[in-house]
Amino acid sequence: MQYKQACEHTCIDETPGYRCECDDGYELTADLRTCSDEDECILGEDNCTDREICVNNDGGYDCVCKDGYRSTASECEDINECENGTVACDGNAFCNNTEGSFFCNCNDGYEGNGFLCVDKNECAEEDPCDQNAICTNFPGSYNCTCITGYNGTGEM
Ligand SMILES: [Ca+2]
Ligand SMILES: [Ca+2]
Ligand SMILES: [Ca+2]
Repeated sequence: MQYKQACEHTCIDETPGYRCECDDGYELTADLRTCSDEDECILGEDNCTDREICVNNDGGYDCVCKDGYRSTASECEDINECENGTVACDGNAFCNNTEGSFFCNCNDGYEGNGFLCVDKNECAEEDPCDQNAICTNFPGSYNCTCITGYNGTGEM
């Protein structure tokens, strides 16, 4: 004849009777006999940092670096996307590393989202030149040239 094991993990003798205990990371279920995993992440019992995500597993949990961070021996540190070559800012943009992320900014004279920057056509948008000057657009900037008979910078 086979007896069902009284406790799934540990049986504590208590005369009269007994009670069951569960290993660390588990909690006793309603039947007071079997054990189920504790979700430390939901219970807030994890010690993950704010650079990490808590991932529950059976009998414990893991702290995993969030996106934008990489794991070192002791912690998760910010990835400098601007230096590690994973970022493709536009050739006419500069890269800014930030905590957990990064962004690209178009250089002066260019417009776009930083990943794609196009020359700003200053002459078309708001003619910056004097009314007696001709505006010439070129990549990254523009030029004002006085029309014949006028002198000056050409700027307004
Ligand atoms: Ca767990
Ligand atoms: Ca970063
Ligand atoms: Ca331009």
